[in-house]
Amino acid sequence: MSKFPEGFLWGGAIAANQAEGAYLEDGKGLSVSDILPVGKNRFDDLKLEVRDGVFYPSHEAIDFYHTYKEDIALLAEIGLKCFRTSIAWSRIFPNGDEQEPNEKGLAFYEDMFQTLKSYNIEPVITLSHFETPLHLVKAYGGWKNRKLISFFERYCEVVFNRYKGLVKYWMTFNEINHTHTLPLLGAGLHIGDVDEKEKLEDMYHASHHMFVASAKAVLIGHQVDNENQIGCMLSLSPVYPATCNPEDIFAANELRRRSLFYSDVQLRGEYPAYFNRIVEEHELNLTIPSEDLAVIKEGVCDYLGFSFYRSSLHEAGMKILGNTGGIIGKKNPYLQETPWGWPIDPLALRYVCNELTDRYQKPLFIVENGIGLHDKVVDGKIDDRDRMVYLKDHVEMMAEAIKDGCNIIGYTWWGPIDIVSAGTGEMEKRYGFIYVDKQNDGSGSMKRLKKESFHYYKKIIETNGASL
Ligand code: BGP
Repeated sequence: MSKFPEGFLWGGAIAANQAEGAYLEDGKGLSVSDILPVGKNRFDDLKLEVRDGVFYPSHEAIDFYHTYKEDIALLAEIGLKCFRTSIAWSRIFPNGDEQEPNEKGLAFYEDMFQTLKSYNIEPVITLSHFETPLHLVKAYGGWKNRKLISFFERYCEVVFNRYKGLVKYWMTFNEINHTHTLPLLGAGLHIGDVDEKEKLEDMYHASHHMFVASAKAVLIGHQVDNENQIGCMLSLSPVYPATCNPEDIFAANELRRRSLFYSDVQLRGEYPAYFNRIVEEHELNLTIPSEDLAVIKEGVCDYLGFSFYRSSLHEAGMKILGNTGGIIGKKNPYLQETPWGWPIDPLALRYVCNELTDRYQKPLFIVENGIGLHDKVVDGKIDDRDRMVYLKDHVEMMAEAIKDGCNIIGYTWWGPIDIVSAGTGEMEKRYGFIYVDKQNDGSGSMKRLKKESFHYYKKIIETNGASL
C-alpha cells in the first residue's frame, strides 16, 4: 500500500539557465549564470562579461528552448505530475530595470506551460534560479541595492498576471541561503576585495532586500490569484557535529542557524532573536526600515521548498563566512560518496524533514534531490543502477518522514533530463533519467536516450510510491 497521499506531486526539476541555451535569443539579456565559464573553479576570478575564447556549455545547454515540446513529451511518459523550472528573468526583462516586458520571452513560457498542462503536468515555477539580470549587477551592484525590490515586483506582476490559471505553484528565490556561499549566483553580488565586515553588510543587505521582494511577491501573487501557492526555497542538507564534543555540537547548531535564518524570516515573518547577536558581534551597520519589517510579516511564504542532496559534518573552529549551503565539511566515515565527493545519506532526508516540520509546521516540498554520475552508453543502453538505488533509498525515507507526521506535498527529482551542472558548468555530472548526448567540450548529437532509471521512476509514480 502506498504511504503517499493522493495527489502527491511526483516530478522533476530543472532551471532555465542550465537547460534552455539560446542565451541571447529572442531578445534575452545576460544573467549572472551566463558569464560563468566551465570548470570547477568557475567562481574564481569572475569577470562580469562573456569572455572571448572561454567556453560556456550553458550558452547552448541542451537546447531546451527549442526542444521543450519533445522533451516534455518524453518526461510525460515517465508520468510526472509536476515539472519545476524557472523563468529566466532576463528573457522577460532583458536588463531587469525596464518597464515593459519582452513579449517573445513571455510567449515562450506561455507555450511551455500550456504544453505541460496538455499532459496534466503541473508547472512549479521558480522566479529567480541564479538568474539575476547581469545589468542589475553592473549598474546597481545587485541585491545589496534596494532598487532591485521594485524591479522584481514589476517582474512578478507581469508573470503572475500573464500565467494566471496556468501556474499555481511558485517559488521566489532558488536556494536563497546561497547569498553567502555563492554571492554572485545567489544575490547578484560581485564581492571585491573588501573586509569581512563590509562583505557581511553587503550580504545581509542583499538578503534583506530579497526578503522584502519575496514577501511582496507573495502579496502580489495572492492578490492576482488566491489559488497561488508561493514558497521560499533553500538548500537544506543537514549539518551534523563532527564529534560528541559539546563544542562541535554547538558549532554545528550555530552553523545550521545561519541557513535556517532564511526560512525563519520567510516562514515566520520576522528576524529571529539570534540575528541581533550576529549584528552586534560583527559591528554591522545595517539599514532595515520598519516598513520593510511590516511587509515581511505580511508576506509569509505558503510552503518551504528545499533542495536536499547530502549531509555535512562540522566541527568547532571551522572557518565559515555565512551559512551551510554548498558546504560539505569534514569527511564522514560512515557514508559513501558520489563520484563528486558528496556524501550519500538518505536517512538525513528524514532527519531534515522532521527538523523543518518541528520548526515551522508548514507544508514541505522537496524540490531537488538527485545524484550526479558519469553515465556511459553501452550497446545503446545506460545502466544507471546507482541512481536507482539513490532514488529508492530517498523515496523510502520520504515515506518514513510522512509517517512521522511531515506534510510533504511533492518531490521533484533534480535534472530528470541531463542538464549543465551549476557547480561545474559541465555536462558530465549527469542527473537525468534521460541521457542527452552532449559532452563537456560541446560535441555530441544532442540525441535523447532513456536510461534504466527512466522505467524505474515511472513505476514509482504509477504506483504512487508503493513499488520501490
Ligand atoms: C543546487 C542548484 C541547482 C543544481 C543542483 C546540483 O544547488 O539549485 O541549480 O544544479 O544544486 O548541483 P550541481 O549541478 O553542481 O551538481
